[in-house]
Amino acid sequence: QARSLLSRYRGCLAGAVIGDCVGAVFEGAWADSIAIVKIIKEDEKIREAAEKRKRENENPDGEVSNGEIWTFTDDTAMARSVAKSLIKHNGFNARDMARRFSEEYFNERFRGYGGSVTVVFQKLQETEYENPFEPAKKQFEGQGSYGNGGAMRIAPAGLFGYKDNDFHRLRDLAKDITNITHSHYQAIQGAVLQAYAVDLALRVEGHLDADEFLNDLIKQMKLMEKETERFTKMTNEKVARDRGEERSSASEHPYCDKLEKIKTFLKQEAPPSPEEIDEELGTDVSALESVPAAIFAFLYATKDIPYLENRNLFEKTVMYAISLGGDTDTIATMAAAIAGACYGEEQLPEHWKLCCEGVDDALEDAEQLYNLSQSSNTQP
Ligand code: F2R
Ligand code: MG
Ligand code: MG
Ligand code: MG
Repeated sequence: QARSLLSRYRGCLAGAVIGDCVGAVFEGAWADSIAIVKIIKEDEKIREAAEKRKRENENPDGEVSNGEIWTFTDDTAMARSVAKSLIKHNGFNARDMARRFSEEYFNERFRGYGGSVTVVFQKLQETEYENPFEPAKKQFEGQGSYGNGGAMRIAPAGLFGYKDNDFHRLRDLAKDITNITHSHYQAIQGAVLQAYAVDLALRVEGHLDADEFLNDLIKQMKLMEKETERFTKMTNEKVARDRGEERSSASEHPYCDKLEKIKTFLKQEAPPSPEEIDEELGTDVSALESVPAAIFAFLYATKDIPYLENRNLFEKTVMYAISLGGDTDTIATMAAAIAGACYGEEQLPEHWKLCCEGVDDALEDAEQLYNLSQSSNTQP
């Protein structure tokens, strides 16, 4: 089943919106053994809402449906700013993107933003976007935020950069986009990893080879983590000292370690428990403890999963990602962006497309990013 590149672009951005909207229902929930069952119940609710909407739409004399809708959160709010800014400038424009992030936030503050990132929006606005990277650098006493707010919105960069087929260019683009709000190296590395996963997913033909996919990611992350190795070591040692420990046992290449762990999880006979996944990969609002979980969910979905036997790979990815608990909207949006890029729009269930807020907008942005990818002149 060959999927067209356009279908993959559309699947990626609309998929990301769906992951956010459905995942948001469960954000902060603990993973437990019946998590999947709860998600299936939610899916039934969406299916019913979609049926109702369709019936109402088919009846021209009836009332226009203002039926139930699954709303998007900050993940989508920021991703669409990334997409629209890249489209408008056919490339990265820091001031424009910073302005879009802030204006979006001030227009709709209720989208469930991270605890500290709103300070950045405030300062960006106050300084009229003069130095778009400065406010983020001051977060957390100069350390920068290590939240997953960079990675959660990065999928459009993967689509924009696809035509270059150049990891270094994609890395620089993801870095720039992330640095507007998140300057911590782990937030940046997480966003680069997610952008690269989207890029790789767009290129999967036929069978998805998990080992090959992971090896490609590890190869690039190794180089990135090498660059920050000394700094990571220093930081780890300081954390250990502050805790009164003599030396640190923390890794200097945590992303690569987690990607290796994913390989082990995929190969072991018994499926890893949600607790093990939380312990080894993490499922929280930090980039380091959520991007690997999203990649894992995408790859694990190719296996048999109880209760999900009759679902396609996109649905399985989203539902399984949510079942991991924790930062479910964000892990699901990232996993779904990768799955959508791999499997295409054809696998996005109609009822999810119909009932998730912002899907049509994402489809339009995807179409425009696709058009840009077909023309060759971009900013050097
Ligand atoms: N905020 C949420 N979810 C919680 C509540 C939402 C709920 N629906 C509601 O409204 O009731 N989700 C969103 O936040 C995550 C993305 O966050 P982002 O953009 O990275 O924000 P921030 O503020 O930069 O970082 C998040 C938190 O991480 C901790 N942190 C980050 N860097 C730190 C550092 N250097 N030192 C110490 N702590 C650090 C802080 O607690 C930050 O507040 C996504 O889940 C999105 O969906
Ligand atoms: Mg969110
Ligand atoms: Mg944890
Ligand atoms: Mg979240």
